[in-house]
Amino acid sequence: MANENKKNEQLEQFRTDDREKKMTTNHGTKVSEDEFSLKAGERGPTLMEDFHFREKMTHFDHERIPERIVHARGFAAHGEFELYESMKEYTKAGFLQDPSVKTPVFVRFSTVAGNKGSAEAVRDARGFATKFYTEEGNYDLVGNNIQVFFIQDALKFPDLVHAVKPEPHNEMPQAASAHDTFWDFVANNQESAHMVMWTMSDRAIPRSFRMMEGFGVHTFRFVNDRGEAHFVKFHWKPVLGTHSLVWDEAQKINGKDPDFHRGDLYESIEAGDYPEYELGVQIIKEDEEYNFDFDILDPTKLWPEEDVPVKIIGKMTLNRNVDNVFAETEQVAFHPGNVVPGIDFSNDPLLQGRLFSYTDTQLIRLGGPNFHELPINRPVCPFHNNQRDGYSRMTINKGPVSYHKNSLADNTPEPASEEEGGFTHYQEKVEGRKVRARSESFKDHFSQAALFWNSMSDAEKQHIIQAFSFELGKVKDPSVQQQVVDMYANVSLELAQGFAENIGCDIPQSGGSDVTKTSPALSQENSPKKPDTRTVAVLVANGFDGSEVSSIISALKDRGAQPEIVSEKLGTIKGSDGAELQADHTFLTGESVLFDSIYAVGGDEVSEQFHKDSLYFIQEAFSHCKPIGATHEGKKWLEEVSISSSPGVVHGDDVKKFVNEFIEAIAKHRHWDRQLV
Ligand code: HDE
Repeated sequence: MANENKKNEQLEQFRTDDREKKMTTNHGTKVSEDEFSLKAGERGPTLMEDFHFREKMTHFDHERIPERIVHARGFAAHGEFELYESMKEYTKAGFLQDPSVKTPVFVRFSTVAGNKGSAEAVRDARGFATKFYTEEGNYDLVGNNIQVFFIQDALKFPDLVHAVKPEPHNEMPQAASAHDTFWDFVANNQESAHMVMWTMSDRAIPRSFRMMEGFGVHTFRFVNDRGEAHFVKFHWKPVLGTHSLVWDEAQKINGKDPDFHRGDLYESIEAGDYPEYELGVQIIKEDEEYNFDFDILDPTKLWPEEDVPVKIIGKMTLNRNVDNVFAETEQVAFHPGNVVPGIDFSNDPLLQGRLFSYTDTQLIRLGGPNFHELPINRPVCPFHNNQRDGYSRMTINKGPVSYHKNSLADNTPEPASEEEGGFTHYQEKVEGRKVRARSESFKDHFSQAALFWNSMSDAEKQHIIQAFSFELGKVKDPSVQQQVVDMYANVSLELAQGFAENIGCDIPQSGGSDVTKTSPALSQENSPKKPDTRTVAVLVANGFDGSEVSSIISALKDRGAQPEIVSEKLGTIKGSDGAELQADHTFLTGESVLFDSIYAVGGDEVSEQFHKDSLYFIQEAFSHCKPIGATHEGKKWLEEVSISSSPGVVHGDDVKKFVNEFIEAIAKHRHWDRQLV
């Protein structure tokens, strides 16, 4: 499927395979020696005329480009988007007309605050940027996994980013918001209240890029071929559901495997378990703009799905890893201003500011105005205009004419009429005085933060209180801590009191919100739950019951789970009946935090160390609320750590019953009720 993709065909022209080739310089001269520089005598000085040395070293000296100022740490994949039904009624966008057309896409996921080498399971928003290579040009949906944003006006973005990045006097902490400047920003820019609820929730520590929602955040416009517009918000919904890690687990993962999320995405695609996301749209008619108790242009507000349903219109499948991370993932240049006819902007002041920033940043990052010619950024349709020259220009424009209007080239390239596909901006009527002000309708910062809080399950609420307690526990300035407590007393007294107590602040006695509404779609508990692609650490020692273990492993695989063998040493593990298993991990390389669930088996020849390691493995997984299954020796271990009758712990002698119950427990993702008892 991946090879029938027009973008893939285009990229193929630029790919090269150096295997089994003779080495040359960049100018094509064959190189005869690549270990020793040219010297005047074996022990003499290196000579300037060694062109191979000069070229190799100069290229190396220039191998790095500036990392992205935000979203530096990212990982990407190719794929395709298919539409379920024509959206002609709402938009004339070519790729949203015909369900039989597949549009190539490139998606880059990222953390926001950390640098390019930082760990991935950090508490942060995640970028979810999609480039659709449509026949009418590139359309970029540059979103996040959080539905709203910290600020309402782009002018504040540099302040926000300065506050969350490591503090400038000591460059600490890396990839974390748990420090004074971030929380000082929050308390003094209270429009952040709603998004901070999301970043303190489980949403900010996703289990996988494959299990994360994506949101366009801003309000955009769909425009149809009659020139009629509708306001629209975009959603990506992962087919596997939206699921998260536990904070203690996430912190440990960052040490054990800083590449946890990219590894998960890469391996899934290599294994053919292609990540899938459905595209949804929320649509509001132009004349219904003022029907809501919030301003639909305010990016700190979401449109509750229960009030404005998400219409699912298509599916994206990521089916191919990149060939080269620098050429593709690092050089891809997204821009929310890359739109196609039928998709237009709204007056959201955050969006308007983004329209400036993205080209500007590519100019420094990619070193000049020709980054659109890089293979990953090229549209799959032709492009013609009078823009010329600049660093690293690749296109060879023929002829003397590079201006419009002209007669020497019959006035071409000429602008296209609307009928010919020319982009015409939606003719919204705008009038007003030039002012620097926040609209009255943007001034309620707490109602939707309260809506989010009200919509959480008990376990999710507990996680949010713990997250505030952790983050503010790291803040050194007591006045900043107290300001945040007082701010969140406006959202929920239960929340503010919960973390105020943990961080030794004055506990607010009054406040709270009068919002009682909930939006069930905001709770991850209501997200789809499936056993598919869930990893199972199978703890096995020599002398295991061969036939039983093999049948359980194959039954788990049949139901979509991915068992991996963990033992004391790598190599072959022998069953009592001559069965053999190969260990994928040892206790040294396969920690419990790297798996979704545990199947404890053991065997007749369990050493003291194996026993100790298994108990630790099981207890840690249990504390992270993971599903645990056990047969034979494993059942004794459950008793030893007194968890045999806990929720999500499955054991038994009837293989079929055991597999059914264990799969059900795995599908649940986590058994939060353990934390609540
Ligand atoms: Fe970005 N953002 N952003 N942003 N953003 C960048 O562009 C910016 C915002 C988002 O994988 C930068 O190429 C401003 C919201 C993603 O390559 C930069 C404002 C949302 C990515 C930039 C915002 C995003 C970026 C840095 C406030 C979600 C990574 C490097 C007005 C809807 C794209 C780059 C990738 C990257 C500016 C706010 C998403 C500096 C000024 C809101 C996913 O141009």
